[in-house]
Amino acid sequence: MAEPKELGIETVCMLGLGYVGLPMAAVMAVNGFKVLGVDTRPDVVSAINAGQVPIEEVGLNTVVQAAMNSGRLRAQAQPSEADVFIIAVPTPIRPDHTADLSYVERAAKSIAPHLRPGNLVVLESTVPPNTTDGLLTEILATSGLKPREEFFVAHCPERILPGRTLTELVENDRVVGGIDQESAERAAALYRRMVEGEVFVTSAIVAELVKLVENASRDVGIAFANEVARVSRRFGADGQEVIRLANRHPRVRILQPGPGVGGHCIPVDPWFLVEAAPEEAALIATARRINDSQPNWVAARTLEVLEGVTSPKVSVWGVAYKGNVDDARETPALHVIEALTQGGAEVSAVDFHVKRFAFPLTDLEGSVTGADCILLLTDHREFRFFEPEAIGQKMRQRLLFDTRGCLPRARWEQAGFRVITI
Ligand code: SAJ
Repeated sequence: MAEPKELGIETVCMLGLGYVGLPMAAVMAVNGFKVLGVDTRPDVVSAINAGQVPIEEVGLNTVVQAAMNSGRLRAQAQPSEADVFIIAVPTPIRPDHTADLSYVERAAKSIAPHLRPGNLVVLESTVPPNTTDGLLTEILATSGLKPREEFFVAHCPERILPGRTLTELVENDRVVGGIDQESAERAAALYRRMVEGEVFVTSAIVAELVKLVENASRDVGIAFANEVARVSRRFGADGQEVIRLANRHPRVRILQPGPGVGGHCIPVDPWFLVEAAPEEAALIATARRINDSQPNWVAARTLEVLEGVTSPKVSVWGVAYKGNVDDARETPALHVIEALTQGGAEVSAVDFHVKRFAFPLTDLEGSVTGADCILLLTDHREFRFFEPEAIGQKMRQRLLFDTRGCLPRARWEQAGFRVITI
């Protein structure tokens, strides 16, 4: 493997120190690059410089500590000169489902004054088609340097799964698309220095589409699972059992139904395709709508089960968008809670990972005391180990709606619980 010096790349400026940028910055520093991490949030910059990690992620503390101890990672508020600039900033959607590229725009504008001949700029953030060889390259060209001749631009979309970030950062195959061959080759050489997976070279537009299609495919798959759950319910069948048995067919692989799709990627990225190709992306748009309506479906089912109960109280277990992460961005839990509250239920929610949430969180005891129903929305590992009998004694009624099908059903039933799955 080439050393950073042999690549002609010694310093890397990483813009965005969030779920993607911080692990990458730390891994690059550990691999011998001198990394300047840039974040516009002063609290993030000072936390990292003090060796603290503002994100819950397996092993991240250790690698950030190692990077800081190596003296090759430091955080600052503004970019400065470097051999490579990597952009890992959020690309959310607006309420009307159109892409909000303001963070990419701001990052590109902040790089332009520091761009020098021979520099490479890599975009890791997920973006709508033609952003790399469009908006991004155009803003960088305001530096006065010529793209393809004096500076190089590539898109290497991140692929990490939160909860497995450090493993996937290193082991996953990567797709690197350049605005020209030279840009792609330069970026590929950099990534080959860092990752153990294969690095594929292509054009910027293909790399953009690959990323969007990956997440859209997962969204469509989850929408199908949610639809199977709804169809099964119509016939009084357990959707999870239907899926489990269908998956025993050698060529069927249905995903898991749940309370909806959350996180900052899967509920967002497919809209970029719908916005860019509204006529062609009909299935993708439908899947989005199905998954977005799933929290209401779950809330309606919960209220149905509680019909006739005066002042029903629901104990919500888990508000993170998925199990064992502290991330509640775009979480379906918030929509479920809102719909339950609007439907007249009192809700008290508990989550051992999430620290900040739009709805007040309580502890387990406070959440289950006097409750008529436990509504499990997130499959955090801790929930599996609670003692059903002890919990049941604190509740008004022994009802459990396990939307993830993750609790040991027989044990809960033995403790007198009526268990409902999706
Ligand atoms: N979910 C289900 N049923 C399933 C699988 C997931 O309801 O069978 C739900 C989860 O509970 C969660 C949501 O979908 O609310 C998304 O979770 P996820 O684990 O599918 O994905 P993310 O958002 O954590 O990460 C995805 C990954 N993309 C793919 O697997 C194609 C990851 O590799 C990407 O890097 C990441 O998006 C991203 O940043 O784009």
